[in-house]
Amino acid sequence: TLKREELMQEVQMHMSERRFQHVLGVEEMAVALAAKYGASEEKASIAALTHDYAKERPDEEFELIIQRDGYDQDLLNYGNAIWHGLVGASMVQRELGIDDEEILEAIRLHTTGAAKMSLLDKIIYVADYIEPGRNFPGVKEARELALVDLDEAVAYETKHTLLHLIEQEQKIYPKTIETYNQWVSNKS
Ligand code: DGI
Ligand code: FE
Ligand code: FE
Ligand code: FE
Repeated sequence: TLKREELMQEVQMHMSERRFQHVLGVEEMAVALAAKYGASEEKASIAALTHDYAKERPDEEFELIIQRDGYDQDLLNYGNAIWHGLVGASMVQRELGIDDEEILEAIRLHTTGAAKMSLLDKIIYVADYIEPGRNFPGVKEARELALVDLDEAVAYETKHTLLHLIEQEQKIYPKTIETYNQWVSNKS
């Protein structure tokens, strides 16, 4: 398996410098959250470095894999935003040789979240949202929550992502709704 330096190089080759800086920010945040909440810092690092590995792949490549590899064909009604993690994890596995199922699942879920999320899933989902390079209304609150209660940070991110998507009249992937129902609406 690739060492961190090799993995970084491989990831960097597949994306713009700007996106690579985002990835490094997510890694920094994910390792810090892993230390705080008692997850594997190594897995957090690998998952963070690879979470957007497939983000700059052409749509045609995703469409081919979705049709060929037994994915739910409803995925074809969405686009790169939904595909790059969910389907991109298979490219990470095949091309980077990462077979750790916990890491692959964190990559798959990093955009939409899920009703059931492991500690690593939550860390990558939240780190992606609050990495130091992010700058949007509400990111400060999200950062503060992440230091206090990871589940609250998941809920905050889910609610605000959904509000943003609806404001933009974007199509909502059903898993995003499931995440909302579990982590936001179901909170007691
Ligand atoms: O890849 P990043 O930009 O670092 O972040 P991301 O993978 O968390 O999100 C990518 C985009 O996907 C972001 O603009 C929000 C959007 N997104 C999240 N859930 C949904 C969604 N887009 C659609 N259309 N539907 C969703 O349910
Ligand atoms: Fe992403
Ligand atoms: Fe995200
Ligand atoms: Fe990202």
